Amino acid sequence: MQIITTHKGTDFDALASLVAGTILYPGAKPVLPGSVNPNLKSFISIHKDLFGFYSPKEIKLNEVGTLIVVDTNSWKRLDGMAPLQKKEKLKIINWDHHPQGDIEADEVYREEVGANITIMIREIERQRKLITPIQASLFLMGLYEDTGNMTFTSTTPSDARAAAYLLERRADLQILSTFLRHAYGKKQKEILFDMIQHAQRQEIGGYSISIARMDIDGHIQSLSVVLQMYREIVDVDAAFGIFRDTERDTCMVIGRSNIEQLNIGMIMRSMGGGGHPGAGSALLKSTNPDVIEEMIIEMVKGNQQSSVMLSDIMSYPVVTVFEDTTVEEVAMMLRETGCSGVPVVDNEDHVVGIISRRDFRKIRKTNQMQYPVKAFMSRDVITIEHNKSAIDAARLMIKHDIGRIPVIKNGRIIGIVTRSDAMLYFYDLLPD
Ligand SMILES: [Mn+2]
Repeated sequence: MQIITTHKGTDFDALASLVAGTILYPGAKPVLPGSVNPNLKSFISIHKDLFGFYSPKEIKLNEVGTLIVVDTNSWKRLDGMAPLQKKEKLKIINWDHHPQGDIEADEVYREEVGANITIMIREIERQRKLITPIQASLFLMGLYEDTGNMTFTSTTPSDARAAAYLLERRADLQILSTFLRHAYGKKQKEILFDMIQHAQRQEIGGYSISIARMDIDGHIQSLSVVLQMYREIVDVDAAFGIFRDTERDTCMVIGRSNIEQLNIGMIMRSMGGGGHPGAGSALLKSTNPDVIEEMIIEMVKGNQQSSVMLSDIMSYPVVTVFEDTTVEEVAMMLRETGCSGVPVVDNEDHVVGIISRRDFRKIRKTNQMQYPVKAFMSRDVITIEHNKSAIDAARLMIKHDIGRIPVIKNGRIIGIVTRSDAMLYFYDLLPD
């Protein structure tokens, strides 16, 4: 067994390196130490299913043949790995950007760059491995945190190149500002205190929300951080800030939500801005703050219906085949459409199976190409009801390791939701 682990008090660079390890060493189990930094906790709680971390207790150390250590090279910084120190015939691989410590590795990738993830990204790029926007976002968080947004003097050109690569891979800067703490200075503090003094809570559509209004002069950095802190202090499900710049006659609207049902990205998109379910913003010109406040309240009220519809993101009409369609016809159809699988339905659009390229491996003889697909299709199909959310769909995909789920309404298939549909929605990558 191969395992990958990193240091206790895990920060974003360590977490990013751990996930990068699973890309460079497919099949190796990522072991997350028991203690992680506070700002990492909320990120992990949202993305837990996605990365499949193990705790040190879940690993049978006597079965470990290879230990991959990332972002540290010191035994005492590892969690639950001490017995391995004396283990014979253990291969150790080390990726680190700290000076040599006491872990003697068989394979070492060490370089004194700003963030450890930089070294690993270079290898991922060299091997042309694919990374998702979520992974790219996490890697960029690690990179920014360990380099102080490229301001620490330990930052190297390699770090900046790695950042460029991650932005090309669609790292989401909104996600970064949600989880990383940015500069919080005197100005931000004054605004936060002022907001708290006038804080009001209201219950709308079953959610507790707070809308703060402030006049500001000129551009103020890190207002999103202020709003994040405000939401935590006022302790509401969602907080909104309307910051009016009287000189320029603009209103900056920022939202932060702590519950997935209340989709900030959707609310901000309706005002011409953008974001993802947890955070977003919009800039409105010549608009009365009263009107903006009403708009927010209306959107929160209507949110329950609008945000949960899978039908907004699913693909349709969906290509289906019948049970007696021949394997050959299906094979041709898949080649033409570039799909990896297609649902099999009866005369009334009830899903009775799914046939994918994977099922074709069961075919042994050429005359079987003329068989009906029902001979080879999988009959236990995971489906989802049309009124579930994109996040529900994403969870099902992760749980069952499938990339597409038929969407069902009144027992009939009305569309199909793919992994990329769910991710596009979640990470606000939908084209405008
Ligand atoms: Mn580091």
